[in-house]
Amino acid sequence: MKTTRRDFIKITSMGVGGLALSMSPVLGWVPGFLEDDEQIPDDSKAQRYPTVCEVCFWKCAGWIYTVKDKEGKEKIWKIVGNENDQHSRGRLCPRGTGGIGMYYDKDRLLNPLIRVGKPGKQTFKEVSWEEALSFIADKMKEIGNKYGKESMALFHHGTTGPHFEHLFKAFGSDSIAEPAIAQCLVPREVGFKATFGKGVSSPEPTDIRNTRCLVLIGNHLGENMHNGHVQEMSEAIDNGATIITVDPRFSTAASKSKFWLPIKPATDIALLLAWMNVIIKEKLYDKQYVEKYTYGFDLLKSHVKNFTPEWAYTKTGIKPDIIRETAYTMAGAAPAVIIHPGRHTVWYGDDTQRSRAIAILNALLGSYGRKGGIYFPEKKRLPKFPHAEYEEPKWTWKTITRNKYKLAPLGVTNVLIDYALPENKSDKKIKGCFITATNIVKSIPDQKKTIRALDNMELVVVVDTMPTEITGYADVVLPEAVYLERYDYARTNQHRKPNIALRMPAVDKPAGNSKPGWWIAREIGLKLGLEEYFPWKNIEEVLDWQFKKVGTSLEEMKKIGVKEFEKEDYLYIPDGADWEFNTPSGKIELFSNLLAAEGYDGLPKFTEHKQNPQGFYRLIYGRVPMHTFGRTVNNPYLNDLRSENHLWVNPKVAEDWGIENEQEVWLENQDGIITDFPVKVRITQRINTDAVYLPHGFGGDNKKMTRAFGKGASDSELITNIKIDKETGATGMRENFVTFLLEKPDKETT
Ligand SMILES: Nc1nc2c(c(=O)[nH]1)N[C@H]1C(S)=C(S)[C@@H](COP(=O)(O)OP(=O)(O)OC[C@H]3O[C@@H](n4cnc5c(=O)[nH]c(N)nc54)[C@H](O)[C@@H]3O)O[C@H]1N2
Ligand SMILES: Nc1nc2c(c(=O)[nH]1)N[C@H]1C(S)=C(S)[C@@H](COP(=O)(O)OP(=O)(O)OC[C@H]3O[C@@H](n4cnc5c(=O)[nH]c(N)nc54)[C@H](O)[C@@H]3O)O[C@H]1N2
Ligand code: SF4
Ligand SMILES: [Mo]
Repeated sequence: MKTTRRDFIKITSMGVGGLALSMSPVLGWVPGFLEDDEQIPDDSKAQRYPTVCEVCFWKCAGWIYTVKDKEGKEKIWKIVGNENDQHSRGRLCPRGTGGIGMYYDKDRLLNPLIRVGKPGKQTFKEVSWEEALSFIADKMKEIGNKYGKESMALFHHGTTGPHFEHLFKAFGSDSIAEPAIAQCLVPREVGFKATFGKGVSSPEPTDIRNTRCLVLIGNHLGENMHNGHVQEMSEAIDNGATIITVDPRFSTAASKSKFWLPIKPATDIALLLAWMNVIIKEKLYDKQYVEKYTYGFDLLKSHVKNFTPEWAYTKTGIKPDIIRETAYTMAGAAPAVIIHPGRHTVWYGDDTQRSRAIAILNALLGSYGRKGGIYFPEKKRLPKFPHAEYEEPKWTWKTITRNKYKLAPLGVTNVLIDYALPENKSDKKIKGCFITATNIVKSIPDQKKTIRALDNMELVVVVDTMPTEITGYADVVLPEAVYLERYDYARTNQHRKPNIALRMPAVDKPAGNSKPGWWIAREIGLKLGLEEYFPWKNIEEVLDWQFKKVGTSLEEMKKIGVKEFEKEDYLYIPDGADWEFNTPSGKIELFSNLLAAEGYDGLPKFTEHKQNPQGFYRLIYGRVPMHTFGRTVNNPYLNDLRSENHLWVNPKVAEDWGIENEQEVWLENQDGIITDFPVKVRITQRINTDAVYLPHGFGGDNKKMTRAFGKGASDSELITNIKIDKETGATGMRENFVTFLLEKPDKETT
């Protein structure tokens, strides 16, 4: 059956396609300030302001429209995509459109809070900014004096991060990490860097719109609503591209695929090796490309010699003829073929090696640096506003990480957590932290450990917009203005063409007493006596200065939102051109000298992983299209579309247990951990008998999030067995197994 683009969009947004296009009266959507019977305004009466979406990290640029309410006050009405933006291509996904719910959410944090009472119990008093910031600055100085400034750690995510990174470096600490690295994409960054001399970064430079064959290995585009990629994938399908999806679950992408390979979980490296085996043995690789640009082909050839499709079948459950046929399909499309690097690649602890195998396959097919394969992206760098030099800290995240995980390119959250535990005997200790725009009790596995670390700190500052779970562990909570109410540093992410995008406030003043992150960081800096690091009055001054350095201005950016620049480098390798790669050999390394020099495997090896014990099912987690983790679950508009998660269970398993569709169950994992809340079962053939699927982000346990509290179950609670990636320290989270409890367990919930 030929799939049309319309179908794909419809399916990927699960029936909320209309939402992406307009404010949808169908859904009973009215902006927070309009009475039900009021007319929805038209664009000609509206003001518009440029923005960059903060609902996920694809960073689409858009326009916020505001209109005047009955009292003549300007109010936010809608957000749409910016037509000149490569990330959004003029369209936002449902979450982006629903972003205004973050502004109108009545549960928002509106005042600074200081804990009175015990950690873990939410007894806070509202205080002034002056009181909150002085308290923080005093405590930071105290911790700095007692343990060294390095003892203050920063955990961050999103555009708020850079403001606080600057504050921390000015203060004298580089103990900085984010869950979007060691809990997300680091294995593929290192796997690609080792192979091609360059990581992948975001948005991934996969030339999906021009491809003839897209291979998705666990990458669940469709549930994973990375806007530009979802749009390009529907275009590719329209143009007749073949999609191959490798996923134990019949994902949205699988439903759009010519080949769905329902692989036995944790065996992907075997499949990748078998594909290499076929491609090499049958001489299907790009000979000229391999000869000219790669290093280590003979080593690879002998390495994969025995990894036949017949061998891989015994590991993966994928039939040999399917392995061959898909290999032929890829080779037939080459070089316009993409074996997608994936994004959330922390699965089983051999993730850098799996990512390497993916990179090698791209190299064999000659798709790296080729049209329809992986292109060379470019970014526009904005100069840094001049300020005093940072002092060199005595130790940093690197000191405590790279002795063990030699190739970690950025801070590893779990290592910083380890250094905050009471049992840490090292003289290097984490004794206080800032947590900005990240919910580390939900996003770093082994919740109990994270909580023990937080309990052992002398200062925990949480900067957030919502009273999420993490705020419950704070000593001080600082309410940040939502992205629609604030400036941030400009978006400078890579894309086909270098570009910058502006986010500016669409209202005079943020709600309540909330403040933008840049302001909070600067005020704390001033209280710490760090004026020379903040030699500007406000962020507009910084932005205007930066923009002028690249030939525009704040004034112009306010009008256009996005500015593109001419590309300076090639998008693809010109035919037959000489090319130098940033690897030890200067070539694409099929055998990695970088890994081998550090004592890791230079060629990817298959490792056997545990399969599910009797009566237990592998816990597979992922995304739902209309939410981003837990950051949107309380959003009134998005919560309206989906307020809880469902647990996918195979009909055979449901029958064995006597479970009915929509029945509520609790889950218990291999370590006896039971979910706080029950989850409804969705009985479906789309999942195998050895696994269950639970979308991440639900099962919130902060009562102050009135719509999200207790809705569905949280995968985070159940992930207690962690498989650490040797090269990077990333936390593989997919080796956890759960069983069902059909009765309410005897367990106290928070
Ligand atoms: N169990 C499990 N763990 C996971 C994952 C999983 O699927 N399952 N996924 C992993 C992945 S891929 C990633 S990237 C990480 C992400 O993990 P996190 O960084 O923790 O993720 P978010 O949900 O983006 O961050 C949420 C917090 O940011 C707050 N927030 C939202 N907008 C703003 C803002 O503008 N300003 C401020 N100050 N705060 C804001 C929200 O209210 C919320 O408290 O989690 C990883 N951990
Ligand atoms: N709507 C929405 N979109 C998002 C996000 C969101 O929160 N909401 N978050 C964004 C972020 S930060 C990230 S990192 C990305 C993550 O998005 P991806 O990189 O696409 O996600 P993964 O978590 O790696 O993959 C999840 C898929 O892997 C499958 N899977 C599980 N085990 C195995 C296995 O052993 N082998 C194979 N081949 N497949 C397996 C699952 O069934 C599921 O379909 O999504 C991004 N997009
Ligand atoms: S993909 Fe959606 S949520 Fe993510 S930045 Fe774009 S519009 Fe926002
Ligand atoms: Mo992520």
